[in-house]
Amino acid sequence: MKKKSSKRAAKPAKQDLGVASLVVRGDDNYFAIDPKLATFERARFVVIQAPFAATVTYGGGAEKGPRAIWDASQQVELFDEMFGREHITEHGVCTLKALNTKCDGAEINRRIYEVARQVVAAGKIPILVGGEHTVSFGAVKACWEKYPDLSCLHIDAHSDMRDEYHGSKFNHATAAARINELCSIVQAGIRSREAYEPGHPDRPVHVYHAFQYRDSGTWQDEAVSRLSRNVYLTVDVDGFDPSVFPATGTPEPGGLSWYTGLDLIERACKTRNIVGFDIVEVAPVKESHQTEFAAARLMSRIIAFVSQYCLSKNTL
Ligand SMILES: [Mn+2]
Repeated sequence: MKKKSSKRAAKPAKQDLGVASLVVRGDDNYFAIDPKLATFERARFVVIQAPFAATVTYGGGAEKGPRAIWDASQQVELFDEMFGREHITEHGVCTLKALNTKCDGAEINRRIYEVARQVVAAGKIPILVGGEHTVSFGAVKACWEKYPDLSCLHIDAHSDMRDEYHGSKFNHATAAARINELCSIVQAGIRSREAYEPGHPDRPVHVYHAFQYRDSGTWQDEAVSRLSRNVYLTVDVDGFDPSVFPATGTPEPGGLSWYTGLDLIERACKTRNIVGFDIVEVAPVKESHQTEFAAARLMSRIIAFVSQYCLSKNTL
């Protein structure tokens, strides 16, 4: 009894945002890997979980995304059939505890920035898992501070270029507008936007609409050519067709196929340096595990591409 109460008293009122206190111990980590391969010191990839879903305006449930993707990741085969290697165990993936998301959009981005900054400073690749798209800015900012030439590859059905939405600057519909305050953006999969979205005059936003560019082709090389050397990749799963990721807040028909999306990401990894990435807007439903499993698989695929092409560039 006494022991229990003293333990409770020692617990800090606010979540400690130091990475050392956030690391998940034991093997209850993403991809269920050996804890020795998942320490912060060893791992090249670090998962930051932000189950934030305060500003969703249509289908809800994005706050359940990180836990569902975590669960699904336990079933992902670690052997990578494309490269014949196990990148996940070769390079290590460290899982951080979910961030406390009882706050507004500005504050959750401050918290994500604080954690991502430590990850990037240690020469590691942050993998941010949402939550709604609002959360990307904090991770982009941390990467942009270390890599001032940063640009953003943005896969999404929605351009997210509103300066403000429902009275808020940090909202799922303003995600790209905030990122554009820091860097230029290349968007793919877009099929829902406003007529006039100029972007910043010095930091262009290049849009590859889904209706024109839905299959793999030369447009992907052109899109990648518009990216700077160091790139942050943000994937709103609704950028893919809903047949791939059905459980998301606003599933727009006609998005990128699984292989077209992966092809774009692989081409970006081949000639650019991906320094961080996120997967957002998974909103799990009870009837099916399809979406969260696809998200876990997407995470393992991107880890493989980054490991194969970017870590070997030895630029971190
Ligand atoms: Mn979207």
